[in-house]
Amino acid sequence: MDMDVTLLRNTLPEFGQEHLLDFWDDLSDEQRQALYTDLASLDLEDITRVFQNSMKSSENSQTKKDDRLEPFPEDMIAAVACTSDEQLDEWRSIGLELISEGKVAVLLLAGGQGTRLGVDYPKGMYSVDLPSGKTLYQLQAERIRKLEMLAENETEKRGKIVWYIMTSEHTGEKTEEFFSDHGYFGLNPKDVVTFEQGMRPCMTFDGKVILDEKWKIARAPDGNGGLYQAVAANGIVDDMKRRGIECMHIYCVDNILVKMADPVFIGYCHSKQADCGAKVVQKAFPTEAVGIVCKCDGKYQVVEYSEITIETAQKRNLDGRLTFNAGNICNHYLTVEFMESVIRENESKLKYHVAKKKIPYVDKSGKRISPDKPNGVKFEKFVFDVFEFASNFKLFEVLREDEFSPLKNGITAEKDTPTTARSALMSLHYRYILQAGGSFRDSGGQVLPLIPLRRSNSQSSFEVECEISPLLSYAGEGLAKIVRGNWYEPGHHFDVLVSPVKGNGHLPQPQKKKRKTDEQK
Ligand code: UD2
Repeated sequence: MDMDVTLLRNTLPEFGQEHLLDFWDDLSDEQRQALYTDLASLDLEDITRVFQNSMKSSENSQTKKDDRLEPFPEDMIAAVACTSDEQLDEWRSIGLELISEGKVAVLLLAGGQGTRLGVDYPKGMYSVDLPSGKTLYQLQAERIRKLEMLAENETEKRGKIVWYIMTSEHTGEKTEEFFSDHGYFGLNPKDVVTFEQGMRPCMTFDGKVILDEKWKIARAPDGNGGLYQAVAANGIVDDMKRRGIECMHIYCVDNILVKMADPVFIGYCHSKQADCGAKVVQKAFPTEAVGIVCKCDGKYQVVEYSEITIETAQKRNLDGRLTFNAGNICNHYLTVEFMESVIRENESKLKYHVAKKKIPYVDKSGKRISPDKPNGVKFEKFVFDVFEFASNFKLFEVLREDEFSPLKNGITAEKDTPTTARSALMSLHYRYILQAGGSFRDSGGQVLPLIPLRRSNSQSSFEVECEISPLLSYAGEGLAKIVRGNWYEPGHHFDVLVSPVKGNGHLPQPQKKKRKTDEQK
């Protein structure tokens, strides 16, 4: 690229960004070229406008929203716990039918930097140390494969679930390499479509673009709501239409229990003719730091806990349930038609949210500093900010212990850690075994408890290690014929239902099936 540095020197001061050339004289030719390309790609008007507008609306959001809130209308929510098995089965069949017709895609949001977890690779590559050693990506790939098989068994038609994965500059290359190194975990590479989201410059609190290096601007992904721009830029809707896809399940990478393309959820949304839907869980307690789905100023929105007072958070209905109870778990349903209309008509209306962060920077003397407190802001759009544009929006309330255990933090944190994610998966799988008529017993024949016990003198916090390969069962189905009446004894590494890390999984063999003793009869 030809460099017109004089033009830059004239333009940058108009927007208060002349400091970006402070180190120009110190740079090598290569570094100058890199910085020039970086600066020339900046839309200075846009970043100035976004900075001013988002800082203003961030200040406004310090004002509590209590008076503007209404709970989500009851008749637009279906709760799994209050729905008959027949109804759930009906929705499941509808979902499986759509899957077998190839009309359902899954779309993974995997562009986040995973800073809280503290790893320098994409979160999906993380292994929470299950007996199988499977990573989040592998678990998800296997759930897709199993669901395609289940749909085929039910309908005798084989449909593909195409997996769209949104990555970012931080996660793109490593994710693609990981899938390729692992043979796409048995999926057809043509049905795993990765695309990258955009990045935005990070700025100081007074609106100066931050230099990450003397020759490079600090940039961060533009939030999971950057999805809509990225989908448009990469022709993803056209790809979906070409493949005959009609709806998608959008989800985030870190929930170890995620039910990809959950046929019950898909069937529910489809049968209600929803154009957009979201799974929620009941809030665990009033001050739990999750966004709640509700109406604000008459529009469907996710409102952060910090945006309401404690009195509103604690408000209860006559039945004792919290009035604002619908906790967002980042599991969304969108029709392709709705996605297309968002991109066409509403994407530009989505506002940027401001996140105060510690952003490494080059100081006046040219030294690179890693700050220990927030020194600047990142700008992010949120995936759920499109709810307000839906003409028929529905909620589906699921059980937290069945569907939600996110991996957000490192091992030493108190919640949402690798240990809690592992524990949640194992307890769920143990529950599947119990429901299917099997059990885990100690050497004296006593049934081991479902709730994992913490061992006082051991790293491991489980009495029972129970992992079921997704290739064996997607959500507990099909296990009865294998485990009914069987007892399993937990050994030191009890992994009776573990499938190999690679390959198709295998039917588990009970470690030991005991005859009932006279005493137990
Ligand atoms: C998200 C939800 C929150 C709640 C919670 C449950 C949003 C904005 N917030 O909060 O309401 O449901 O999850 O676990 O959805 N990501 C990108 N690009 C980005 C930033 C994030 O793809 O620029 C992905 C990220 O890889 C992850 C997902 O979005 O899969 C959620 O991101 P997060 O972990 O930063 O969101 P969190 O926990 O603040």
